Amino acid sequence: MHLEDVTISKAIISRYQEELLEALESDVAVVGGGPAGLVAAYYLARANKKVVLFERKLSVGGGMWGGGMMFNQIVVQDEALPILKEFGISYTTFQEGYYTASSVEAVAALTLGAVRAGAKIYNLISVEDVMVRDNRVTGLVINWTSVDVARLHVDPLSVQCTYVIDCTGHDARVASMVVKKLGPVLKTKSGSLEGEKPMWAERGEMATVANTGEIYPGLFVAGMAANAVCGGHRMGPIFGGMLLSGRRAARLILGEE
Ligand code: 48F
Repeated sequence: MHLEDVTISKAIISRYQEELLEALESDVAVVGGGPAGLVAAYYLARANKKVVLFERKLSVGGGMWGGGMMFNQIVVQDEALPILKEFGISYTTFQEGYYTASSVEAVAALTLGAVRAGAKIYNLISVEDVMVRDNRVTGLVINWTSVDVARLHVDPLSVQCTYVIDCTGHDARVASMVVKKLGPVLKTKSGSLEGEKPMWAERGEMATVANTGEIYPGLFVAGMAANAVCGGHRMGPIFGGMLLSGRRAARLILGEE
């Protein structure tokens, strides 16, 4: 078969344009494609919500790929096993209550699960600001990550959504933007970001799930960002809390909790 190079280009540009137009209005915009974001996107899309996920890097998966110190295994505890099973991720019992899984398989399965459930993933796009109307987050301001990296002076575009979930990990980027633009308005002790506490897996894991929730009207926080916002401990390469937090954010938005 004869192949036209320019037809390949036309196919990519026109299909991507359609996909990007779809992103302009959604029920839920997830910021960050780490484990918490992918799981939240999956459960929301499975419940027929229109979900878009923006990831600033080339690949989704966030901090999961590297396991602990680049040993590409993750640890998951009892409470999160149902989520591993839901995504068909194989695991091995290390000792009672401690299970290991391949971080590569885990990222691949979470990503495929979210996409097959209907979530649209947009990689290489950074969220750089929020839209706020009548004291509620109503959308996001996005730009190509390459524009940000190259420090180019290029104006961004805006997308509208009913809910935003900040799943940007340790930096809690969306929550930080809200504080920077509006002052200490978050539902935290100080109204600002409380900041992450030192490593303590047991406490950090529980806190990630407990801290998952709406921190400003229209803005939810999940995963490590929840602890950065609410002052929880970090926990390193145990990932059950991230999975449970993503599911909890979805359930809260769906009114199931
Ligand atoms: O950091 P990340 O994996 O967050 P998470 O889902 O999981 C945390 C764990 O990986 C680990 C841990 C577990 O014990 O502590 O750190 O809470 O994924 C966050 C994703 O958000 C992207 C970033 O590239 C990463 O893939 N991200 C960050 N800022 C932006 C963003 C932004 N402004 N716009 C879009 N994506």
